[in-house]
Amino acid sequence: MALADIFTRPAAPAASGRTVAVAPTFGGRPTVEGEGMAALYTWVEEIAALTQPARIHWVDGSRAENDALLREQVDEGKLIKLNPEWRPGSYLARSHPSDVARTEGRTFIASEREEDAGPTNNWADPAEIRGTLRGLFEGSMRGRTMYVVPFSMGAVGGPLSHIGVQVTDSAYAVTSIGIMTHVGTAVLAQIAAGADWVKTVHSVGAPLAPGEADAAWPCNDEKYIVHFPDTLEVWSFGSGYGGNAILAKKCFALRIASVIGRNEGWLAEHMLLIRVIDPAGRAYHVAAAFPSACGKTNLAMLRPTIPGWRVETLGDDISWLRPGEDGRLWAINPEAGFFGVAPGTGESTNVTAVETLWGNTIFTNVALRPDGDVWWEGLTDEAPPHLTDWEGNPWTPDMGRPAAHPNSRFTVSAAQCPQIAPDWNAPQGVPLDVILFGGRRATNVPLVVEATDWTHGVFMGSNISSERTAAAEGLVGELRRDPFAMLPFCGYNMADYFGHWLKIGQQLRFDRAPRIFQVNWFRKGADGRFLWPGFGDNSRVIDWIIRRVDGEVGAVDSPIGRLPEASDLDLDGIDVPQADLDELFAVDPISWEREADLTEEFYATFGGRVPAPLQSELSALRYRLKQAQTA
Ligand code: OXD
Ligand code: MN
Repeated sequence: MALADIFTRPAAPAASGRTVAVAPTFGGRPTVEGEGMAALYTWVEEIAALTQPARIHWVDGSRAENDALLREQVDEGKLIKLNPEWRPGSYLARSHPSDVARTEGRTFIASEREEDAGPTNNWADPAEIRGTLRGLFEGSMRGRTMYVVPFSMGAVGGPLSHIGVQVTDSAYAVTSIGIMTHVGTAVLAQIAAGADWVKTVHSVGAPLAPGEADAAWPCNDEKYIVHFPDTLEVWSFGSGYGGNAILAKKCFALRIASVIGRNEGWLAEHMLLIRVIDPAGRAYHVAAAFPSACGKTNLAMLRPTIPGWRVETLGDDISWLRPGEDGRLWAINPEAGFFGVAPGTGESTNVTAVETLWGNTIFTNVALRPDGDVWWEGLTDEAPPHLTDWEGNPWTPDMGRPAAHPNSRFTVSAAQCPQIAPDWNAPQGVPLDVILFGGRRATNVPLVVEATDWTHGVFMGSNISSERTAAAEGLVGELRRDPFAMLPFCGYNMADYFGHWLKIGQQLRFDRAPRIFQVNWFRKGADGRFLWPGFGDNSRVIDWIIRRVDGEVGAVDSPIGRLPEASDLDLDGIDVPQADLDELFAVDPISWEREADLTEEFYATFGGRVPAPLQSELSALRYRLKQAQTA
């Protein structure tokens, strides 16, 4: 059961009619019985023998258990309870300053063969790294509780869902997983009945000696996030942060799931998922891949500025896509919550997210207001005069440094989103009409370009590049290639993954496959200004895309794909000067030749493994660019 359900479930009335707390009885070995439990018990015992925790707690996903875990973290100084008057049921965690983002440099794919990890992943020899991990995990949970968390990605028992178990010594991770996935005994029933499950092991790597005081955010300077795609396992050591600790998310739902998807014929993607409803009430489903911190949550919660259009949110970060028997591509959001970037989320940019965060939210590394509420850059136009910053220090606006960490986060149940689709958790998912690829590009990439067919769309996806953000360690602003926004998340050789995309296309009926577009909300003019207003006005681009899908508008061919006729873009009510529009759609063949060179260089890193149809797309692009220069 997701905590979403728990939050909305009324407490049982006592005989007297008053609401009473039920005595907590959680934590013990589950009573679920079935053949499959033996393997789970054996595995848990093995991990416990290695990590030597003081106690084992089987997580049942109940509200009473969640409340107790939160209370305990407050008592231990690991969470700050926010003022319930402003932010009921909500907490602030402050991480160690060295543990603030996913650590891609410490993330490994330990496939049997190095070539199966490919040049975009850090490969580790499985036998060797198992030895290293054994050394690190040995006794790593001493003095701590080891939690066993059974979870489902997607509705429990759904045809596109998959289950896993995370063992962790972090109560913060347990309460976060409770929001982000479907946790509880119903999952154990599946395991008992013999369902396959993914094994994930997490330790903050900070054993406690008897009587030793705990840190507010225990972690270890040495970090390892290791994936074993051949045995479907994840081992994460040393970090308590987000994607490093909530293993169901990036580790399982993307890296391991991409491998399961390759084996079973589906795709695990770094994509938001929305339903767009036009003024006539027709619904369209759109999935969009953008690199981390490029506005997926904002688009997932879009409030269109064009009259009559509506967006329902289905997911903000991950989609699993599977060809259906009807020749369409069906999608689910396997998560149950949002782990969103706080800075930049405000009334003017994403009012839906602000409303979603009214309560029952765990914030990490945002600033604290004197009245016990939270704040981050962009929540309001003006900063409050006095705050406590994300590191716990007094802060005033004149200090010239942000009060919230740029990668500070909120963790909140999807069910709290005021525009969540009523069927967001439907086991069968939704049929896709459109796939968008995008990045943060100040130059070259137009506001929107349509792919000519599936293969061209896959070529576009393989070429996404974006300016680096704070979601992962590294130099912010630097341009990096991020194919399909999956660079840090593909669990196998990326060239094979491109081939898998092509194969999936062959399983779709050509007239029912989603149409593919590339978008870029971030293009800047020569003066450094954003050329497009973005946010709610991105609905204008989606409106054009949907009218293209319905065959209601034409398009203009360009060397890189199809562009809108200027008159087809609905610009009623906004003021985008013609000169800016020209710049937004400009395709400069010379700079695109440079892009083609970069693609060639990138493809070459795979040593001939990139599928031939994509090499042909590159040649065709070069040909069209040459023609454009001689025309
Ligand atoms: C995320 C990320 O946390 O992509 O979603 O970094
Ligand atoms: Mn993401």
